Amino acid sequence: MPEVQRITVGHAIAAFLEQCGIKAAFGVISIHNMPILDAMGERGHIRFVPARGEAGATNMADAYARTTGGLGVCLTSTGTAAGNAAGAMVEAWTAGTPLLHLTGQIETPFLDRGMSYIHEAPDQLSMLKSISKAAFRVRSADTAMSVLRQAVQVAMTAPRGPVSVEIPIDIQAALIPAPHNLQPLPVAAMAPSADALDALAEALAQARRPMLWLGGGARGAGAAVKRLRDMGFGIVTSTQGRGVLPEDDAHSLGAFNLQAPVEAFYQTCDAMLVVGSRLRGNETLQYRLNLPRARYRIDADPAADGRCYPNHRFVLGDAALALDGLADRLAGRMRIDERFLPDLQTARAQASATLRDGLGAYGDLADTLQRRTGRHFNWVRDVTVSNSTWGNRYLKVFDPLAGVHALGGGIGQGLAMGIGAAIGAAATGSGKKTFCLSGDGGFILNLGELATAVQERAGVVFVLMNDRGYGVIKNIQDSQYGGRRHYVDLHTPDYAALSASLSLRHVRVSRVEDMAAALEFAELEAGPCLVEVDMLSIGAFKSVFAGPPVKTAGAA
Ligand SMILES: Cc1ncc(C[n+]2csc(CCOP(=O)(O)OP(=O)(O)O)c2C)c(N)n1
Repeated sequence: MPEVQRITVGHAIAAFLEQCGIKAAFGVISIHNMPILDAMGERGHIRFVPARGEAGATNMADAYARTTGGLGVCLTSTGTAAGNAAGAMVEAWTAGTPLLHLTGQIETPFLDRGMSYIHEAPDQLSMLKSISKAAFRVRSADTAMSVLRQAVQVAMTAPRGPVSVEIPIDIQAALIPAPHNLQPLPVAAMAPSADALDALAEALAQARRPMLWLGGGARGAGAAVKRLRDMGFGIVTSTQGRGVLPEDDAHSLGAFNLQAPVEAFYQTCDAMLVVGSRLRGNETLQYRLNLPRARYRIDADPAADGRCYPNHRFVLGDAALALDGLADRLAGRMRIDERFLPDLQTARAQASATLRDGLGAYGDLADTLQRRTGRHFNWVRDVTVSNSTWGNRYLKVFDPLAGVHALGGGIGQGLAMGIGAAIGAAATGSGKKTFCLSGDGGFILNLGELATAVQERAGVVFVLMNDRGYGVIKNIQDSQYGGRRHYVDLHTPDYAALSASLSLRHVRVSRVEDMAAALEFAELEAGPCLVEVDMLSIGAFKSVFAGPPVKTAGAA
């Protein structure tokens, strides 16, 4: 009888990740994940990026997944290390990113026994469950690979999300017979019911001014969206749905989804179909944005039926399948009002012009950047005034895998996300450039990852909007706290000196006119470059941004 080849569970996991199409993974090495990372290194097929912290590693894996369209993978140790990943896991969960978080666990004989074993985190699994779509514990070497395969399937199934798996260190190192099948499990797209689609098509066929509102759940539905666009539908997106249709398309309102001219335009629309969108509070004026009265909804999550806004009809299913089914039923039936498209374009032009005007000098800066990005790029953003104003909508994106931003509102994640997106572009050979926008308050939060960027020669242009403080908080203090500016001025590094110490290329922009040359310099060489925009020299925005817009009480 031939001898059965035996490999460690860690080795099988590395081989499985290769079968999942993973080209790069992120993490921090530790006793509690070394059997996996040793195998990954020895096999040599997956690029492992050693981040400086687990928060950064998880943000990197998140951005890798969002910009490549596949699964992201991060590896942490147990205890504090898994805890360090928590904020970034919350962001991945908010954004619906398919992410596999592998974390170690102490040895099985000592697990859950309160014996003060080093790296022990009592009830770690409960923490992991509360910050992810699902969390699993591997309980034996024999079942390790079936748990891993299930975890990846759960992460990849819509509505997608991050999944944690904790694997006790003795199990990682245990020998098992080399598995015959390490293919990932199939991921089924949920088929919508034909009856539900028939009814939805009947309703929409009557519309003369129909809108589609697309969220992140519609990112894979570009072809079907294009069919409906060609029948005359107008398109608007949430920030997560940006680029499903290129934002310079004549039918697109881009992500200008809540500005006053657009809200007025909605009142002239006779139908809105919301697809794969949460209708989040900060994108709907806290649910008070007046959407068209006739509202319909498609979502892979049954809980979306009637959530945030009532809807007349709800179709449960995969966005691409549902929209294709709808387009089949509507072909040749739409009679679009001839004023609809010009009205949509007027609303967008007004919203864009008002926004542009409010930027003051930064309007030219954004235009300069847009000229440099071309059409094929990653646009990664931290939470900063510059993103809330122009980054989130004024700067156009042209494909659904271009945009990454901290959807949950947590500052400090952009820097690492920029690295993950750049590594994704390099690992998949997509040829995308990566631009990453941060404020100085967010940038310093995870500053150690700059060393990772240099070490990995990540091709990312960091655009750092430096106003030496928490700009948006100051604005909120001015508008709501009588101008009492507590705790918002920050001791700020000399970024030229800091960059020099890291061997990171750096250029400072003190006048908007210098931005074009700075970006040219940034792209002269491969690898990262820090473009520091000195906002104190350039001056303030013309319009003040003091947090997500809301409707004042009593407003319609
Ligand atoms: C993780 C986290 N901590 C704290 C906050 C609160 N917060 C929101 S914006 C902000 C200031 C950001 O400053 P900066 O990055 O310099 O951007 P700016 O507001 O100056 O544009 C803070 C502290 C947050 N959103 N997330």
